[in-house]
Amino acid sequence: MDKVNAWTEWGRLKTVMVGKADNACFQPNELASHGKINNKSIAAEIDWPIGKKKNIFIEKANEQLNNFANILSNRGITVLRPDPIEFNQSIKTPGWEIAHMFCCVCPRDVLITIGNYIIEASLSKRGRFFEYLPYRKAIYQLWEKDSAMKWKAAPKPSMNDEMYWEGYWEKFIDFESKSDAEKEKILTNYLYVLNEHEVAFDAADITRCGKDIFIQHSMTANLKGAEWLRRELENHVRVHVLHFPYDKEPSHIDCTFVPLRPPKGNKPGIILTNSERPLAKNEEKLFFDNNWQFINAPKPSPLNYPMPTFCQSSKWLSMNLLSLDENTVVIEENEHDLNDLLENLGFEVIKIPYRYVFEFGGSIHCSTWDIEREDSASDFFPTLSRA
Ligand code: DAV
Repeated sequence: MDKVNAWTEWGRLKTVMVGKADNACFQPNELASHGKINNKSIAAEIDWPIGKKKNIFIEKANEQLNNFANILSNRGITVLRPDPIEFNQSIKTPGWEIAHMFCCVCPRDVLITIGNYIIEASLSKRGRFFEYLPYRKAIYQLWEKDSAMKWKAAPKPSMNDEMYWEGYWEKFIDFESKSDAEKEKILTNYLYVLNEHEVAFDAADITRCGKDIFIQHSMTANLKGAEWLRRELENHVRVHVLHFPYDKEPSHIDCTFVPLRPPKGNKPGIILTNSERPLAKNEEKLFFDNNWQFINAPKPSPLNYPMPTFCQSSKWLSMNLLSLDENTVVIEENEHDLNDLLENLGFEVIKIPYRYVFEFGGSIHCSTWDIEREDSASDFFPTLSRA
């Protein structure tokens, strides 16, 4: 580790945090989260489980996480790991209490490095209220080592009932029987379970392209969250809000819109996009005017679908990759079509087994937090500077 520095998703990776599954619990049901069982044949027979996950699954996920961490270390990348707390205990604030917490497999949701800033996000799920704690020892070490590092924690939301719109859970009832115009209206009203009462965002709703960062308006990131970032990061980066109207439960941009490499000369920059969740039409222009190309990820591998029974993410974990530099990416071992697409684009593709991690909140990108990359605050959207 030399310094805290990451402006992009693709600069050469030097230091990264990889999550751990120790003490993991099921994500508790609450206003912001309704657990669903991804296996129709047993869904009717069992309720969403509570409490700690079975040791066997924790061990299997840890094997895959540790294997990934070793692969990164063997390539000369410094790998940090969190300090898991006891997640299987109740927590209580003046406004609510919940029977247990979740886990520390996905630092991506909790933390983001933007240049020399480390930002602790303001998560909106009660089961994740204390999820910054497993990373605090590492953050203090980074802060002590690098006197240029800035450390900001977004305002901690109350997570009281007023922060959530419960009507969301009925929003799509009978959706398929509606007319196209009605469907369009519902999809573009962008009302999610997280409302606008308080600042809230998961760090995983953000993606970085040098001088510009993009945050998707989602179930886990509201417009007040984006506005907080805009004000705090003025003179540091430009903050843009993106919408993906066809995603009915958007949460985390890294299965939807994944920048792979920047434009160079005449060669366009590449963003891996999701054919089922295209960017809102009126938000495309900025990218096309600045020589970025959208390339749809292939269909997720049938080898990974259906998703594991207790996985709360979509099949699009397929595109949840981590870039080690602008020519090297790590993907899940079963995603053969994605492998072929990336190889054709000139990438070296490293494949790792990761399916056991899926039910702990995500896949490869989710389970990491990049702390140091070789990159700078380059302007990849020069039309904005000219404007
Ligand atoms: O498509 O379900 C999952 C991201 C999890 N961190 C999706 C996004």
